[in-house]
Amino acid sequence: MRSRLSSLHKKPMTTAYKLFINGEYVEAASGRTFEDINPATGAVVAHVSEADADDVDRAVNAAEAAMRGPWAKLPQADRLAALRRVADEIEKRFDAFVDAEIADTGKPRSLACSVDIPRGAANFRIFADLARGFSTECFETDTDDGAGALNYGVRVPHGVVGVICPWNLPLLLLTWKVAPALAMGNAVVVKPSEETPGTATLLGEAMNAAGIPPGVFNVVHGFGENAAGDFLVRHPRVRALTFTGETRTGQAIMRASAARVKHLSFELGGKNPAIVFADADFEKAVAGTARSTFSNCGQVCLCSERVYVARSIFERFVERLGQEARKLVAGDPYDSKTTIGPLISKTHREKVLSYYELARQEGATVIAGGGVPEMDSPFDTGCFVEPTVWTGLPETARSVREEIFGPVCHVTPFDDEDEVIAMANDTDYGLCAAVWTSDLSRAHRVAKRIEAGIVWVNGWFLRDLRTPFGGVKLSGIGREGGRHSLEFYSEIKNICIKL
Ligand code: NAD
Ligand code: 6OD
Repeated sequence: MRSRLSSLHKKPMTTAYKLFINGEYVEAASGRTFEDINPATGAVVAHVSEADADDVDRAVNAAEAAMRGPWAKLPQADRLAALRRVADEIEKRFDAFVDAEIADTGKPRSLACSVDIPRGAANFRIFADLARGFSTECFETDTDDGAGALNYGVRVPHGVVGVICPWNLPLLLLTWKVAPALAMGNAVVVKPSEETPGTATLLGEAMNAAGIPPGVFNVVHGFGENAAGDFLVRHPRVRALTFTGETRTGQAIMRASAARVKHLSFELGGKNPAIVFADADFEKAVAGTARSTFSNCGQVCLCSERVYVARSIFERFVERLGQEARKLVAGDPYDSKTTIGPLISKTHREKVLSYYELARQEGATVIAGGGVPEMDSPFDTGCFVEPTVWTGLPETARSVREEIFGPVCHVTPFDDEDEVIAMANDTDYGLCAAVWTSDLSRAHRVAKRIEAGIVWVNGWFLRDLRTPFGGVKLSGIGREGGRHSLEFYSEIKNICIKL
């Protein structure tokens, strides 16, 4: 990997991020704040108000009042028009959103501009469109008197939905949940990751400008356990929770929400396989696997951490993947030549580096990377690691079994289809897989047998927002996307009219 000296990077300017409750930016009642750090440099981006239980209660009260008041009374067409205006307002503030996302994550500007922020706007438009066309079932029922009855479903909002988000794609994942929740008439209280409070805070401004009534969208900043996240999960008037993050956090949320039997949607961790057959377009498979391993510095839940390659092309593939890893350029997010950012935090870097060490102890051959790149100031205090490719580990090695969430994969050779499917499925996770082949029948056969919620053939992270998204096993519960989101963010009520 090459690293680049900064000439372009924006001078850090420390700001203050407040809570957003009932349409206003407010301090936490306790006055407590925590620091938001730029992982590319270690500079303090913002002092962030930290919500305590009273602040979460304030936010839930505001959401409930909005739900019962102006938001509930708005005709659906007006509600959905307001969501489209939110998309417009995000686009009007495009650069501010991009800068906030970069300050919090250090990701390359090219990525924030092409993925994170456009998807933030697109999520509002797609769910406004889909909610308009969403319908329910209706049955004509026979009765003894011959007059019959009519049974039909109506969709009603849950009320207040708690939205708990991770740090890897902050605006994208937050709006992926907020947009359908609002489209179905709920009000939300959002708890962004403590690592990335910026774009969630800015979204309050876009909501106000779009005319979303006060209280419909609220943001409480803070941490997870025994803190804002936990207070939101346990709040008795939060009826549904949507969470994206680590599996063990999902397990804690599930335990905490059992007392009130809350509706849950979980998008959790993964240890996703990529499978490359000998008949695949070789260069496309190399480029696709480099992308699925190293995008966002490997911090996408969909990233491939286990790569299985047909033995006949194994050596050549490993060599090419290693070359692609070494080509990545770390450094100034504002430099168009930068292609990989830092990890999100020092703590996460320690975790990833501990796997770099563990893999060596487990006997890995390091094809590329495996360490920390030399960086120039101010990035020498950032959380960068080298993009890494390993081979030679058994399938039982911890580095091959546990989610690392960094720019790293292990490549294993295989001899036949049954063997590779067994290896791909030998995991507690099941979020997604990528299969590379030019044989259409094989593509379908393999995709069907892989235990995962999503399988891409000859591609990766190709998104159509109408499709179901989610995982099996420890990768999650339920599906979001398209009508699946609209179903999760509402209750169906059957009305039976005796005619
Ligand atoms: P995390 O689980 O540590 O934190 C996610 C959020 O949960 C944060 O806002 C955090 O403050 C909050 N939280 C933590 N403990 C809590 C508790 N006890 N109660 C309530 N809230 C709590 O995850 P992360 O480190 O932010 O994100 C990385 C993880 O997310 C990886 O495991 C990755 O695979 C997963 N992820 C999955 C998907 C998916 O779609 N399946 C998408 C993105 C990330
Ligand atoms: O694209 C999406 O809608 C989505 N939920 C992506 C998740 C990426 C995980 O890091």
